[in-house]
Amino acid sequence: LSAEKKEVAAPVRWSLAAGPAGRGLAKACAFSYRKFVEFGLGELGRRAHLIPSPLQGEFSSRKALDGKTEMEFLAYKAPGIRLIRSLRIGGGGDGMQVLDFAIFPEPEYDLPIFCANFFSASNTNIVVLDLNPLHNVIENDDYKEKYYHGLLPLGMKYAEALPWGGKLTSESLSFFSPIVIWTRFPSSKDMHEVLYSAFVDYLKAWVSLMDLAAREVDLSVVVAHHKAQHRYLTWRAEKDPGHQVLRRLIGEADTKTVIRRFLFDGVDSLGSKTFLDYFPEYQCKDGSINEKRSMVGKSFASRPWSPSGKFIGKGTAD
Ligand code: BLA
Repeated sequence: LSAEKKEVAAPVRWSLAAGPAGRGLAKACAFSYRKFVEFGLGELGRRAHLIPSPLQGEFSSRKALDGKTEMEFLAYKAPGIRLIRSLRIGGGGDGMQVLDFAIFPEPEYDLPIFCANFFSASNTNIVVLDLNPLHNVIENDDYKEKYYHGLLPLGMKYAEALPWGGKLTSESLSFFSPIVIWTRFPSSKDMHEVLYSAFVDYLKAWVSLMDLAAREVDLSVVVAHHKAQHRYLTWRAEKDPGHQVLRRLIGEADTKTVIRRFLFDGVDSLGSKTFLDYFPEYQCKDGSINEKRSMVGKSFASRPWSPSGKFIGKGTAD
C-alpha cells in the first residue's frame, strides 16, 4: 500500500461532507465523539487518498424518530480499504453518545478490521476497541504471532486504565484479539481523555499495519480473507448489541437497512452463506434464528489473555 500513499496530505473532504448535522452535534453536548472521528479520518486521509463512498450520500439524511437525536453517517473508500465508515449518535438530550467506527480492508490485504464501538449513556460507558482479527487467534497461533505479537505492549498500555469489563457474550471472544479493550466506566472527563488516547493509539497501530501490507496474489488466500470478512459481517449484522438502541431511534425497518447496508455493508454481497450456515447452533426447531445473543452464555469474568498474549480464558459460562 505504501506505494499508493500520497506525498502530501490528502484533502480531508469529510469535514465538508459532515454538513450542518455534524456542527449541531458538537454544539449540543459537552462530551462528544466528534474529535475521535475527526482524528480517525484525518489520520487516514494523511496516509491514503480517501474517496467518499456512495453510502454516505445515501444515509446522511437519515433522522431519528424523536426529531432531536442526531445521527452522522460518514463513509469512504481508499486504495486497499473496502470501507471506512462511521456512525455517530448524540445530541438527543438524554446524554446518550454513540460511536461505531470501523475500517474494513479489501480481501486482497490480510489486515485486521479496525473496530471502535463506544456507547455512552448519561453516566455509563461501554467500550470495545480492537483490531479485530480476520481469523480466530485462539485457534490460530501463526496468525496471532504475525499481527499481535508486536502489538502486545500497546494492549498492556491500557490494561490498567481501561480494565476488563466483565463477563460478555462468549461467542464474541473469537472475534477479538489479544489486545482488545473491553471495558465499562462511569463518565468523567479524565476517562474520556484516556479513551481518546487509546483510540488514537489503536488507529495509528492499524495504519502502521496498512503501510506494511502487501497485496496478496494467491487467489486461495484472497478467497479465505473474503470468507472470513463475510463471516465477521454476518455475525455482527445479526448479533450486534447496538441493535436495540437503533430500533428505538429509527424503527425496525430502518435499523435493518442501516445494519445491512451501512454498518455491515458487504454482508449481502461478499458471500452467500447465511448466519445459520456459519452459526448453526443458533437454529431454532422451526428453522428461525434464535434471538438470544449467546448460545453459550456470558463468560470471561476477567481478561482471558495473559500479558504475553497467551489465551488463558476458562470460558465457563453461566
Ligand atoms: C454492549 N457491546 C456490548 C457488549 C459487547 C459489545 C461485547 C457487552 C454485552 C455482551 O456481552 O455482548 C460489542 N460485541 C461487541 C463488538 C463485537 C461483539 C464490537 O461481538 C464485535 C465482534 N454498542 C454499539 C452501538 C450501540 C451499542 C453502535 O457498538 C448502540 C447504537 C450499544 N452495546 C450497546 C449497549 C450495550 C452494549 C446498549 C449494553 C446492553 C447489552 O449488553 O445488550
